[in-house]
Amino acid sequence: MDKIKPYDQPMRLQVNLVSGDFSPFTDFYEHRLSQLAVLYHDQAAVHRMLAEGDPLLFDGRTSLFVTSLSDFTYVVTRIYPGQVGDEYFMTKGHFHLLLEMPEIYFCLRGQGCLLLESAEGDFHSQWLSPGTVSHIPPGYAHRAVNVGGELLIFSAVQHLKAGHDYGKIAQRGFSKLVVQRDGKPQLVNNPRQ
Ligand code: PAN
Ligand code: ZN
Repeated sequence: MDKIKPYDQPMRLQVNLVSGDFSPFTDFYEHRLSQLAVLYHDQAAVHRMLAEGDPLLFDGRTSLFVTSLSDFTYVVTRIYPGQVGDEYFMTKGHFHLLLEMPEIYFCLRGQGCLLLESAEGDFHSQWLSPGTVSHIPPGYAHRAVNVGGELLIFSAVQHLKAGHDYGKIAQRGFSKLVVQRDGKPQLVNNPRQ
């Protein structure tokens, strides 16, 4: 927090609902398959795809709304359409480092599935379409999955101090995978759990 400059006056930004672009943003990142390979259950499919290239799976733009009294981050994530084997492209998924910190996701474009799971194994899924607001309560890991044929774009608002803990999800994943069966998304048990 020390290095982040406070902006105590009101700010606005405008999100393009088709592209997910907005400005100004403070940070932009891209995640390619090579960085996310471990998340997918079909490692043979990962290797086949990497032999052909290293596709972009998702990216994110962040804007910080930090004042001397408060600290929101606003993030727009775009998940590209596609699959690794039968499993749809998805975010890494994480718990917040400060477990008591909640978050709001708001779907702007596309069709998705949000996976939510507590450390005790209480699992929920929510279908996402433009206009869906999802409350991620304290203590629930969360991952978004693009189950459609176009970009899935959603925004997220949380406190900056919430942080991200990727370790547990990278090792075990969620109780369910989101896979394509007969051309449709379906949740199946995660064989790694
Ligand atoms: C989101 C996510 C973003 C990418 O802003 O960080 O969608 O997902 P992963 O970080 O799980 O790869 C959020 O939940 N922030 O807390
Ligand atoms: Zn989060």
